[in-house]
Amino acid sequence: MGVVNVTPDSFSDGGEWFDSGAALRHGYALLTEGADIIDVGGESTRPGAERPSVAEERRRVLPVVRALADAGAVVSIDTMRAEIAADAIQAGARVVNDVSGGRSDPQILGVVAQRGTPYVCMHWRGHAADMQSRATYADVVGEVIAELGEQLHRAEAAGVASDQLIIDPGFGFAKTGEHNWELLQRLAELDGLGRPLLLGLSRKAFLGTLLGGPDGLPRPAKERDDATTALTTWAALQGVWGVRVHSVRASRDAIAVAQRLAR
Ligand code: PMM
Repeated sequence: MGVVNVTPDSFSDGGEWFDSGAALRHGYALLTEGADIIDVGGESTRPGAERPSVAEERRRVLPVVRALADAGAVVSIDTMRAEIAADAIQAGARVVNDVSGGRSDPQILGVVAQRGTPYVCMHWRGHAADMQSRATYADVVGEVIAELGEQLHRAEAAGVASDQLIIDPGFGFAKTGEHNWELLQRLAELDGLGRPLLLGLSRKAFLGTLLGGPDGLPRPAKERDDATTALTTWAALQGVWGVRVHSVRASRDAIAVAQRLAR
């Protein structure tokens, strides 16, 4: 899954693809690199970020979703809002990626259920403005599994077919670096939820911290792609369903190697 952030303020690539034309060109480039899905988002989830209005989010994402879908791409819409999900599906999106897993706007579950759209249900505890204050766990893996299980249950109760549900533990969302590493080390425990697994690890802050220089500063976001590829290789060997990445080609190659090794 290749990322197209149509935002002025994402941590990883903020502002680069804010213009619709630039976003579209970037989406085509990621398809050429071998992306199976293009994930289009109009709201930054960087810690502390402010939310755009619905009208602004719509203005950002719809032209990009429509053009990429018209060009034959499988587009996922990265949104927490029911009305944006509905409009994006209408414009041709074939997957809904909701980082709040139905907790921000529960109506999104009804939209997905009614349209029969595959739905990425991510573990989430609250909006970006204050999510880091919610990063407290006695047992991060156990609590993520329990809370995600609850979110899946709500999605099914709203009519979403269980075979349309994909889970994501939500790295960096109300989680410290230590929480992220522990989730990765114990990833197999998430199999108990019985759903395909999507991982969003690309360029995340915990990689910047790991690769920090002697000055104590984290490695900048755009210089974390090699570490991202290392994680993609590992994730592919674990057999995860998907990885959400900014630089597609390297992850595509890593997956080819892992698949050949596993044959
Ligand atoms: N992370 C971001 C945005 N959307 N979606 C899913 N399913 N999983 C994630 O981990 C995730 C996401 C934030 O990263 P970005 O600013 O690079 O898009």
